[in-house]
Order: sequence, then C-alpha cells, then structure tokens
Amino acid sequence: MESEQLTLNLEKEKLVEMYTKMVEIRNFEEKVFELYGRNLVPGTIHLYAGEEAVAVGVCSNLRRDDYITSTHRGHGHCIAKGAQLKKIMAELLGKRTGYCEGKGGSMHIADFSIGMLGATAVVGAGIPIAVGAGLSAKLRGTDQVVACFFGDGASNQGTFHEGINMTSIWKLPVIFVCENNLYAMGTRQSRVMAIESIADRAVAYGIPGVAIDGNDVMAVHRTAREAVERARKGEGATLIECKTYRHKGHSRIDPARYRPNEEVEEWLRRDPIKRFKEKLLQTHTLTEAEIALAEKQALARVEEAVKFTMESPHPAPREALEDVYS
Ligand SMILES: Cc1ncc(C[n+]2csc(CCOP(=O)(O)OP(=O)(O)O)c2C)c(N)n1
Ligand SMILES: [Mg+2]
Repeated sequence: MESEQLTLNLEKEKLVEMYTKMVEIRNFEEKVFELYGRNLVPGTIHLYAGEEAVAVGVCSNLRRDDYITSTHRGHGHCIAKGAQLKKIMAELLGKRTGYCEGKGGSMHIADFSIGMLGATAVVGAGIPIAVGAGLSAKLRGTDQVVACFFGDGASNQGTFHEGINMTSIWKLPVIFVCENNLYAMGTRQSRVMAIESIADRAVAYGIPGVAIDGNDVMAVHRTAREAVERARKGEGATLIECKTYRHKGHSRIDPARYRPNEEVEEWLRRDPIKRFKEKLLQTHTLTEAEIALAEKQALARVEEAVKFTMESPHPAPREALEDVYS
C-alpha cells in the first residue's frame, strides 16, 4: 500500500527513468546471453536478469558522486549507476573500446567518473572497498554515500562481518545491500545458514537491518532512500536484504537444474519489470503508449551498444602488456 502511494508521489519523469533502466538491464542481459551462445564473449559471465529492481531501486537514490561497489554479477549495477552500455558491451566482447580496453571482461568493469568502484570476481571483496570509500568520504568531510552490493553467499564471508563491524563503530556512510537470490552457485541458503533472514545479522553490529521484497522496485527505492538519508546525515550504515531471484543459472553455462521448476515458475510470476509495469498502469501513472515508448528507447540503446561493439576492433597483440602491472 505504502509503496503504491509512493508510485504516485515520485515525479513521473523519475518513474519513467527507473522503468527504462530496468528494461535496459533486462534487454542488455538477454543480448549478452545470446552473444555468449554465439561464442563471442570470452571468459565467463553472470547475468542479472530478474534482479533489476534491486540495482535500480537503490541507485535511483544516489547522486553521480556517490559510490557503489559491485560483484561478479555486476552489469545491472553498472547500468543503474549510469555506466555507458557501449563500453560495458565492448568490454564483454573483448573489444578495445571497452571499459578495460577489452582486457578485463565482465568482472573487472569500473567507472570512477560515475562512482562505480568496480566489479570483482572475488566473492565478498567489494565490501572492504565500500568501507574504505565510506571512510574516505567521512575523512574528506563530504556527504557522499556508498551503496555496497553483494549476495547471500558473500554474507558468510569474513569481509561482511569485519566490514560491517568497522562501518558501525566508525559510523561510516555505507548502505549494505544484500541481494538474497536464495543460492550461492548451486548451494541453497538453507544448507549454509541457520537463519532465514540475513537482515537479522545487523543486530550483531548495532545497525538497522531490514528484509524487503527485492522484486518490488518501489519498496527497494523507499527503503534505500531512508538508508541513504541516514548515511548522508552521518547516522551510519543500514543493512538491506532484498529477497530476489536470478532468472538464469549462476553463470551462463549453468543450467540450474538444482532449482525446482515450481520455484522458478513462482519467481517468474514475480518478475520485477512485469510488476512495476502493472503498477504504473493500474495507478494511471503511465499510459500503455508511454510504457511502449520507454521500452522502445531501452531496446534501441542496447542495440546501439551491440552495433558499436561489433564495429569495434579487438586490441592488437602488441598492446597485450600495456596497462598491466607487475
Ligand atoms: C572468495 C571466493 N570464494 C568462492 C568463489 C566462487 N564463487 C563465485 S560466485 C560464488 C557464489 C556467490 O554467491 P552469492 O554471493 O550469493 O552471489 P550470487 O552469485 O548469488 O549473485 C562463488 C562461491 C569466489 N569467486 N570467490
Ligand atoms: Mg546468491
């Protein structure tokens, strides 16, 4: 109910932007799925489809100079924070025009100009980076905040506990966003955790913890907004657990046979884009035509990124040792 009201309370322009971003992420991931199948993507990739409401709900509260840290499943975070689709796509296909000039791939994308501090292949490794960015903002006396995305699996890493503890005692401006998609690779949460709600872990560190429907973009937006306001005012961190689900397997090659069909079907019914669209229409916030236009624009941007990527060169062999540290 509350989130229904907020749909109406946000500026229409903002809602269109949020819907467009979610569709952009979905189209982007679907395209990557296809290109990977055509053997055009070297390395591995982890798709964000199904979890769009989390990245968009959180990042829609952030300024350009706020920071985010990401994960191995990072395309959605990048896009939501305003990274260039062309440069992400080109990086995935190993092209010289990509974010790391084609040498890093999916899990090394960063864009400091928009506060995107980086994806990482190491589970839980974004957490200490977020804490460091929060400490930096505090020491510099700015009111920047940091949104730190990580998975349910990462919340079992030492970095999670040490990072949140330090953030809490120093009252750093960090929003910990746990994307609980029920699985860490093929391992179900209940096999590795004795608790159901990861948000409960916040109690141990004396910060607020909330578990929410991560497939409801307005619920995510509203919860993150409060957490961002708290952090900006110097009141410290919040842990937000977003219950969500990845539509595909862990990585592109994982058929995800460990998930019961009924479970997958149930979560597909709770598709965050479908639900947001229904809400926008039901509340007469947007018309069918306005929705269709947003979808068309999102698809066009992804197609443009693919075209740009296809026309871009691979790095030359002689460039192999450039920008490499030893
Ligand atoms: C430190 C570390 N341990 C193990 C792995 C292998 N690994 C890659 S992704 C992953 C699962 C992560 O699960 P979660 O944090 O829930 O994120 P999700 O993939 O569900 O988004 C694991 C175990 C790794 N990359 N780094
Ligand atoms: Mg997970």
